[in-house]
Amino acid sequence: MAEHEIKRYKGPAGGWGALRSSLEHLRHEGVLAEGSALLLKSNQAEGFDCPGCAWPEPNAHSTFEFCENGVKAVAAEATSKRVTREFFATHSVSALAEQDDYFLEDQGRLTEPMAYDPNTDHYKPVSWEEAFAAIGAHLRGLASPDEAIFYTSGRTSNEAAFLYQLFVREFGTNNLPDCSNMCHEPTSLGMPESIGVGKGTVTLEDFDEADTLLLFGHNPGTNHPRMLGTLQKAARRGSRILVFNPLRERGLERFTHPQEPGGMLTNRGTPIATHYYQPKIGGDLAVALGIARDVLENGHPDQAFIAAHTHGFQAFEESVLKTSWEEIEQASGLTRADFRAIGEIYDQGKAAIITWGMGITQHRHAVATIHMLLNVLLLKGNIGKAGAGPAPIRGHSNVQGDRTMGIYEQPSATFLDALGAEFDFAPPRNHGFDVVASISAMLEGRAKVFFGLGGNFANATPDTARVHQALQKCDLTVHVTTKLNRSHIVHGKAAFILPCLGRTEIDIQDGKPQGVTVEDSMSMVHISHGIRAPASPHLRSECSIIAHLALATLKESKTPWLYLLADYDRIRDRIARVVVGFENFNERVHKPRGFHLHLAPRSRIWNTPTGKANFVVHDLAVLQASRFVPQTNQRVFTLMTIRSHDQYNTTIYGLSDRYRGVSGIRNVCFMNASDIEALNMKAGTMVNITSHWMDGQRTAHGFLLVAYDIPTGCLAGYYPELNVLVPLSSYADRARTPTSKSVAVTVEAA
Ligand SMILES: Nc1nc2c(c(=O)[nH]1)N[C@H]1C(S)=C(S)[C@@H](COP(=O)(O)OP(=O)(O)OC[C@H]3O[C@@H](n4cnc5c(=O)[nH]c(N)nc54)[C@H](O)[C@@H]3O)O[C@H]1N2
Ligand SMILES: Nc1nc2c(c(=O)[nH]1)N[C@H]1C(S)=C(S)[C@@H](COP(=O)(O)OP(=O)(O)OC[C@H]3O[C@@H](n4cnc5c(=O)[nH]c(N)nc54)[C@H](O)[C@@H]3O)O[C@H]1N2
Ligand SMILES: [Mo]
Repeated sequence: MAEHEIKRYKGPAGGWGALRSSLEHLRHEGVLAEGSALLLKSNQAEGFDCPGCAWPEPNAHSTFEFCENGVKAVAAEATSKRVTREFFATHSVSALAEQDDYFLEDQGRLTEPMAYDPNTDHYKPVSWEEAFAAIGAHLRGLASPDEAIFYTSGRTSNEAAFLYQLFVREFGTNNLPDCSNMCHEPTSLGMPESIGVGKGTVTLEDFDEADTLLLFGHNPGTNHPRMLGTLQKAARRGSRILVFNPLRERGLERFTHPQEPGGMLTNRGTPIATHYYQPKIGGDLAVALGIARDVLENGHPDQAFIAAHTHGFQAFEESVLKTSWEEIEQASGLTRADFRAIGEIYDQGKAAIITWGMGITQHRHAVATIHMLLNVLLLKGNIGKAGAGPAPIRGHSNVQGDRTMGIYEQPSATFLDALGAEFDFAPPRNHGFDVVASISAMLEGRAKVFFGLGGNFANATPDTARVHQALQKCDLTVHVTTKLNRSHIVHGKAAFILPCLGRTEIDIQDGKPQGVTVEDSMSMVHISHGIRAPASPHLRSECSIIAHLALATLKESKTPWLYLLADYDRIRDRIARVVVGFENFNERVHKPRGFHLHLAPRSRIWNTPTGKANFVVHDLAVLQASRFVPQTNQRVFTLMTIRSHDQYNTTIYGLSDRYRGVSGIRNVCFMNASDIEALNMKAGTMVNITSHWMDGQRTAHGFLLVAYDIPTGCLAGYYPELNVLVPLSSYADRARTPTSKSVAVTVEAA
């Protein structure tokens, strides 16, 4: 085992540590000299959209906003390291399978298309034309288009996403699973039932006007660090910032802005959370219910708003008031006194925003929890006014845009009608596979081709062993990708790696540089221009790869693929005619900073069946139903799988989870000190973790116990190492998001 250190981190988030770490990463990727020029161009009106997170960029100013993890994301793409044909000639695929995920991605950027050769067990160079012809022939040879699966990860631009779903639907299937299925699907499903739209309704400006912020289940210091600047401003203004997170996350406690010389000198940082609550894992539904109950009992619900704009208040009130405080305390892990304090702050605030992330969505009862968070907002009229509303914090930089462009296995009839009319074909109408259904279909042989536009399906998905089996059963796997990852190593009988341009790189079509567009977490759509020379002259843009694949596959298509490809404005003109809200797309997006998509709830217009914003009733019985109780004499814990500070999803940048004080190791298991004692173990003991589910047990071997400030009965460890424990059939009700934050486990000495 590598040298590791566990040592409490005492400083604020950000500060010198962030600067130091950024420089180390630029150096490691061999782009230190180029780094600062590059970074100055990220998230600027004229530059490229940061491939890191989906947090919006400030509207008014155009100075560079520093972000440590943004630097890592850019450095990872801009790396000077290359994977060449010699690399593949040296390493057989079986040999690569022995390497860890850090090694695979750390080899650098892929440089030319490769095809798997079963005779030698090596990837071999292949020309683009041969690759397209082979994949096209394969797809045409399937018994049904539904035997192919077309996955998308959330970095894909709007233009590429739009062409891709068009290609897939002309081919004849709606099998368009995406990373959203594992991420904010419960948000996209739950929100429309409450307020008629599946996206956050606030803008960045609203954060400047809110006096109360309730942050549920996300870790901005690591996963959307630019949010800390926004939170710092709010804290300095005197806003109440209430955090709900089982872990004490440093970024939510104190922050030093690396661009503030004064703060950097003292390095004490600004306190962020005014109140920090540590509910039990999965206890948020009870937390929201408790807040609602306190406001109903002691506060002042916004009766005028409720009467004019909502439906179902009475039933909601009855249901909340009949839930006893004992039940609420038990289910949430907070006390009656906590709820009185929270209730009073929330009741007295003039404008409140509620944010949430994976700590809310990756549970069986995720949709119900999201309804309850919205109920809390509705109770005080905190929606459709300045400084108030729901703000789900999305993950990938364009995951929201991809869905807007039609990357969805359950497209609406309205969308399909518009698409079919514009491109003169009959889109398939039956719903396709989501991520979980895709895996089952591959395992059962109902799907035979897996195509991934970005991402790392083999490692991002739950139940790793089964997923690997599923991919290996395929006749063909294809990955459009920038870097080598596990999904290329765990391959089908035939396999292709198609290397593409990243967002930082100049994309030339027909002699002219092209821009692509993205939509951030707050529905701002803007354009992104690459500024660097491509990592290799053989790379193609995602749009180009899709257009050529469409030509090689669809013999009857009436779509002018090459004409559209030659100028992305032409793709945008088509998007403008198909996707609601994108009228005059080119005109609006070519303005500096782009435009904001209209969201009806901002004007208190509710596109729901009742025509009102709906209170949706859930009681705590939902929680009982969602808990799996294994037959075992051992102590059962709830495990959440989370991100370290040094990774981007399945991309491992390094072994330092700085704010949690862990370095040199990723196989850790965070546990409350009293639980460690009760198990008769010690911090530093190596343990095996076994998950329990209806279909049996799964074990992850060799994890270091770390004593941590986490509620008793709760555990945390890192994704993707712990994905082996997440059962394929354990997912959010209706939304089918794997329950990566609530796995029933037992722990034994290794
Ligand atoms: N640098 C970096 N940036 C990223 C990513 C990355 O991997 N690295 N990933 C991107 C993506 S795709 C996404 S979706 C986002 C993810 O960003 P987050 O939503 O922050 O994701 P996680 O790291 O999984 O963290 C979940 C947080 O929720 C808490 N939590 C877990 N269970 C519960 C619960 O039951 N209740 C409550 N209240 N809290 C809980 C955990 O303690 C942790 O702080 O970040 C995006 N940005
Ligand atoms: N246990 C557990 N599992 C989880 C989660 C969790 O919290 N716990 N989180 C879930 C979430 S929120 C998400 S979003 C998914 C993420 O799932 P994915 O989106 O599938 O995974 P990533 O790790 O983001 O994908 C990384 C790969 O994308 C490729 N890539 C990078 N940039 C580009 C580009 O510009 N173009 C192309 N074509 N490829 C590119 C690189 O090859 C890189 O290896 O994982 C989910 N899985
Ligand atoms: Mo995500």
